[in-house]
Amino acid sequence: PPFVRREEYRPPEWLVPEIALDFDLGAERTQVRATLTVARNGDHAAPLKLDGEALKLISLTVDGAEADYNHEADELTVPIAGDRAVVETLVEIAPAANTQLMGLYESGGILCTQCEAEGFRRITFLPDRPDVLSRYRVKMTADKARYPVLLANGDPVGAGDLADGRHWAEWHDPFPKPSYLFALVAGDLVANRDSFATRSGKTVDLGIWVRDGDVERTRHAMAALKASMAWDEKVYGREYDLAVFNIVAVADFNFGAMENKGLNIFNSRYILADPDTATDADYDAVAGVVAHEYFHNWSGNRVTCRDWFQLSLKEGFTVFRDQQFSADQGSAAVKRIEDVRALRAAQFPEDSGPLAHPIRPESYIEISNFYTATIYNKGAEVIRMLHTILGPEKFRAGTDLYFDRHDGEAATCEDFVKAMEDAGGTDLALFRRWYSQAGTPRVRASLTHDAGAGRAHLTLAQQVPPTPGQPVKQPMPIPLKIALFGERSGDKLADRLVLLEGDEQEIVLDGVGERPVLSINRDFSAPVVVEAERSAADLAFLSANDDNPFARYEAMQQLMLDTLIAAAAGQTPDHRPVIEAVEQTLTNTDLDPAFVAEAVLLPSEAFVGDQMLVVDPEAIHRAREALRADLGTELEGLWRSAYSAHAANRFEYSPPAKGARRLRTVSLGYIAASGASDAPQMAKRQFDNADNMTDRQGALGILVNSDAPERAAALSAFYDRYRADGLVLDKWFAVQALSTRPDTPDAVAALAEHVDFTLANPNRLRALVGSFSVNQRAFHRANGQGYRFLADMILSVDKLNPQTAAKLVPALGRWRRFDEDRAEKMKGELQRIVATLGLSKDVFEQASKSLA
Ligand code: B3K
Ligand code: ZN
Repeated sequence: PPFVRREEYRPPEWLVPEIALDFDLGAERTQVRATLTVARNGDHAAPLKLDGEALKLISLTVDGAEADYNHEADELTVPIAGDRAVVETLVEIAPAANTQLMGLYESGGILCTQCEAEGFRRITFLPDRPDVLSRYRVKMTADKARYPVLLANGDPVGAGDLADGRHWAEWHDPFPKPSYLFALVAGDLVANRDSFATRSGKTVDLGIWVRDGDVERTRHAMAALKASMAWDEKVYGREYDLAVFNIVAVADFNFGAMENKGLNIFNSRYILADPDTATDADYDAVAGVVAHEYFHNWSGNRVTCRDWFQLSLKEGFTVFRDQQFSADQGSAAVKRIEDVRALRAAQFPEDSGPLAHPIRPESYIEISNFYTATIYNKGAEVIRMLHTILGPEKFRAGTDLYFDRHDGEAATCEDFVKAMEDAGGTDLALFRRWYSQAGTPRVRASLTHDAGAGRAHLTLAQQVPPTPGQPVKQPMPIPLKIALFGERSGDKLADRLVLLEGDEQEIVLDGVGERPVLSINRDFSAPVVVEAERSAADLAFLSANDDNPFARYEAMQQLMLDTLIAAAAGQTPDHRPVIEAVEQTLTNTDLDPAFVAEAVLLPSEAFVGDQMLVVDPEAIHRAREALRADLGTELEGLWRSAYSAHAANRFEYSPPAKGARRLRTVSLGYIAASGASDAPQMAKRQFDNADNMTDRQGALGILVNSDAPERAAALSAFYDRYRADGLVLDKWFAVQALSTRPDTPDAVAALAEHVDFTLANPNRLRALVGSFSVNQRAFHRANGQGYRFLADMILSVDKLNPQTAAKLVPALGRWRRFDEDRAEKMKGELQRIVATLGLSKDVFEQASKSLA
C-alpha cells in the first residue's frame, strides 16, 4: 500500500460549497441520494474526482442529465465542462453488515455514523478531505416504530409522517464543515434534556440521547457539558454557536467519542455513569471526554485541519484544553500526576520504539494509525510548553488571534505557532522543532555548589535520541521550571523558569549559602526525561519538603524507581529510604489524601521496564512485590489507620470523598501486600458493603491477585450482578486480565472463550485483550503464549475491524527491548501477521513498521 506524504499536499481541484443528502434509512439497506454543488478551484482542466468505498452506485447525473463517469477502485472520476455543476449520485449501502464501525453502521439497533478520518466515503461519493468545507442539508426517512428519533448536524428544520408507518426529518447546518464532521443518528432513543444560556444571552437546547432506562445515568455527563460550556466562555472567550447541541451514546465505537458539529456521538462508556456502575475514574473520564468533544467545537470545527498531517493542531490543543478544564474541577496536582503517568505509559514507549513519529508526521499509510498518544498527549505537552513560555495572558492573546484569523478555515500547525508568535511577540523559530522531530529529549542536570561564594552552578545538557527516519537531531527549546532548596533550612533559595535552547547551558544561581537540593522539571514543564544525579537522601528530602506537589510526587517516584531498578538488576538495595519517605507522606496531615494516595503508589512494572536496557519482566515483578510487601509490613499500622480513617460514608462525588476512597483502597492494597491473614476478608467486606463501584472494583482488583477463596466468590458475585450491563462486564474481564497471578495468561485464554466475550465490540476486546497486553508480566510469559494469543486476536479482529485490530499491534513492537528469546518470539508473531493474506493496510502498516 502507498504512503501519503505531507510535502505532497495540494489544494483541492474542486470545492463543494453545498451538499444535500437524502437518506432512505434501513439497517439492511440504505439509499443515499447526494446532490453536490461543485465549483472548479483555480485555473485547471482536471475532472472532478470523488472518493467512495464499498458503495453500490445506482445512478449519476450532472446538471440533471445522464453523464459519463469512470468508477475504479475507490475513486469516481466525472468530467465536467464548465466551472460549476450540480452532481447527483444515488448509492446503496448496508449498515448492518458494516463491522468496521466506519461510515454508517448499526449499534444495538441504532443507526449511527463515524466519519473521521475517512469514513464519509463509505456513505456516499465526495472529495473526502478536511480542506473541502460544505454547507449540509440532510433529510432522513425511516420506519417510525424502529427509528422514532432522527438526528443530524445543525438545527432541525422540518419533520413529518408518511402513510406507510414511515416518517422523515430534515436538518440544516449553517456552518460549512468538512465531511469528517458529518453525523446522523436514527434510533429508539430517549433524551436527558436541559438548556444552557450563553453569555451573550442565547439559549441552547441540550440533549443527551440514550436507550430507554439509561437516562438517569446521564446526569453527570450533562453537568459536565454545562460546566464545559461555561468554562470555554470564561477561559478562552468561546461561545457555542448553534441553537441545539446533542450527544448520542452507542455501545459499539472504535474509540472514545466524536465531535461532529452539533451532534457528538459517544462510546457509551464516556457518557453513562452512576455510583453503582461507574468508578471515580470513570466519572472523571466522562467529564474529561465530554469537555474534550465540546471544546472541539472551536478547536477543530470552527477552525479545522487542512490535511491529516495537521491532526495535532486540533487534538493536541484540545487535549490541553480538557486537561486545564479537569484541573480546574478538582485537584490540579493530582490531575497533573495522572496526565504525566498516562504520557509515560503510552507516549514515551511509542517515542522510543519503531512507531515513533513527530507530532506532525511526514507520511502515513493509514491515517487511522496516527490517532496516537504522540499526536494527542505529546501534542498537548507542546501546547502546554507554549503556555509556559508565553505566560497565560500572551497565550490567550495567541489563541484569540488564531481563532480570529482562521475561523471558518482549514488551518495548519504553522498557523497556530504563527498566531502565538505574533500575539506573544516571541520568536518561536527553534520551538517549531517540536513539531518536526520525534523522540523524547533527555536532559542531564548537574549541580555544583561553592559555599564560600554562596553560589550554585547548574549545568544542563540535552540530547534528542535518534528515531526511525531521523538519525540526527537538533537541540530543542526546553522550558524547565527549577528550584533550589536549602538542605539544612528547608528554605527555597531559588525558583525560576529556565529555557534550555542549545546542546548545553550553564546557569549561575546566587544567594545559595547552604548546600542546595535541586528540584527540576517542576509541574513536568517539559515532556523530557531528566537525569539528575540525586542521592536517595536528596530525593527523600524533596518528597517531604518540595512546595511543588508534582515535584514532590516525582521525587518519591524517582526514589522508588532507583530502588526497583537496582533490585531488578540483581542488587539488594536498602528499602529503608522508600519506607521512610512513604511513612513521612502518609503521616503528613497537611497533605490532601488524594495526593497522598498517588504519591505512595509504586511505579508500574511496565514503567520500570521502560528504564531498563533489557526488560526482565519476572525480575521486575519480584522486585516490585518485595518492596510492596516491605512497605505493607513495615507500615501496617499506618495503612490500617488510614483505612479506617477514610471509612466509607454514604456515596458522594466530590474531590474530598474521591480522595478518601482512593487512599482507602490504596491502603487496603498495602495491607494485602503485607500478607496479613485478614486482608482477603477485609477486601471481601469492602466488596460486599460498598455502595459504589469505586470501592467494589477497588476491592475486586486486590482480591483478583490472591489465592484466597474470597477471590472466586467476589468474581462470581460481580458477574451475577452485572452480566446484563455491558460496561460493567467489561470491568470483570479487564480486572482478570490485569491480575498479577502467574496463571493469568491461561485465565485470559479461557476468558476469550467465555460466552460474553465478543470480537465485534471494541470495548469488550480492549477490556480483555488490550488489558492483557499491558500486563507486562503476564503478556511476556517466557513461553511466548501471550504473544501468540495476541497475534491470533489481531488476525481475527482484522477481518472485522482493521482500525481496532491495528491498535493492538504496538505491544508486539517492543521486541527490541527484551531478551533474545522473547524478542525472537515477538518478531515471529509479527512476521506471521505480515505474511497473512488479505491483511488490512491498518495492521500491515503497524506490523511491518514494527519489524523494521
Ligand atoms: N476526533 C475524534 C477521534 C477520531 C479517531 C478516528 N480514528 C475524537 C477526538 O479526538 O475527540
Ligand atoms: Zn479530540
